[in-house]
Amino acid sequence: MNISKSLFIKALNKEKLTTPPIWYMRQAGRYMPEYRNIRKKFKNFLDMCKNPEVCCELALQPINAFNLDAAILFSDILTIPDAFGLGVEFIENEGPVLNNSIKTANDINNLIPFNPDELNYVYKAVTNIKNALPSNIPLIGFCGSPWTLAAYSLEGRSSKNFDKTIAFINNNEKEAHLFLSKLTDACFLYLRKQVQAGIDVIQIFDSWANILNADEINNFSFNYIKSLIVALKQDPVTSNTPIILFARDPKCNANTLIKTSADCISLYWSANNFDLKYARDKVALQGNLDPKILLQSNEIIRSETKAILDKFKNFPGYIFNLGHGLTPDISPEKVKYLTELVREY
Ligand code: 1CP
Repeated sequence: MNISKSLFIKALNKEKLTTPPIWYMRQAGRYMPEYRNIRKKFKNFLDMCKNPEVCCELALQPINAFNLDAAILFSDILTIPDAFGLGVEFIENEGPVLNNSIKTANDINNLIPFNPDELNYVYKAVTNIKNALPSNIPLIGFCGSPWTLAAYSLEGRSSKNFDKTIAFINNNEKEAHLFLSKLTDACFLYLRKQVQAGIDVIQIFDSWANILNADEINNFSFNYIKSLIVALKQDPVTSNTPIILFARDPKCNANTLIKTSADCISLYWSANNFDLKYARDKVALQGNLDPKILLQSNEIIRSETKAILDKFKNFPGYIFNLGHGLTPDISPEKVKYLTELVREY
């Protein structure tokens, strides 16, 4: 079957469908026993990402378990900071640590140039996954937004408020912008290579959009996402690849997200006042069940899911997903139940 006839691509083209396509952010991960079995063989998570055969197996696990409508590349957004030489390591129960994080404005001026070929292991994983997937299941490639990558690179680790990062961009605005442009160029080259290797759809994760206020968000994040999307839409290799934008709890009005020219907006779980009328025929929408609902009873899962499906019922181009990623405490049984619910609706 031609991929353009798949439910997921039809929805991204803003077609009205009777059953929405379904996939889940972080659909491959620690909540699955099959994943944990493979994960325990690797001390550093990034070593696992550097193994294209293992990435292929991991990307297929949720497809085989839940019969989803799209697969996502198994990798991480921190591959780009790693290729910039920032020394990414995943420490157990602590998350990512960047051993050579950006500390001064000079570190940005002296940054080594990004070489997309450093990430050949990712493109190899893409090719393997594409070859292993049923021909009707599209593969999503991805990158972190320039802002989100800058936040990890400046903070040196994950954080609640990213105080160091916010202080840095306020004290070194010129170099912050230089760094964001370097990251934007890197994201473009990286996604272009992912498309050449076989991905069908792009998702940009602005997972730390929430730490910027309404005045800062365009300046430090969305302007760079916009440039990245313009570059992708202008390049003949990437111009036909639909782009989904996920931003975590952005402190701005929804129209701002649509103005990035993304083809689809992946709504955060708390985005309740999103203007569906304004979005109609401009973008496809994806989302946005609160993943925490999956820790509740089947009755609650049913009523919350029904409320979301009712809301998007007449929206042309709707993809069912969560409003953020699946977490390790969620049971695969609940994921199966949810998927069946949506298909039966
Ligand atoms: O120990 C482990 O098993 C590692 C857990 C894990 C997994 C399964 C990490 C570490 N990354 C991933 C895979 C991953 N990461 C995927 C592919 C799997 C899939 O979706 O099915 C994707 C798309 C990502 C993207 C990613 N990595 C994001 C954006 C999505 C989001 O959740 O907002 C972010 C923020 C990261 C950084 C990251 N990777 C891993 C951790 C623990 C973190 C830090 C999260 C934080 O700062 O709180």
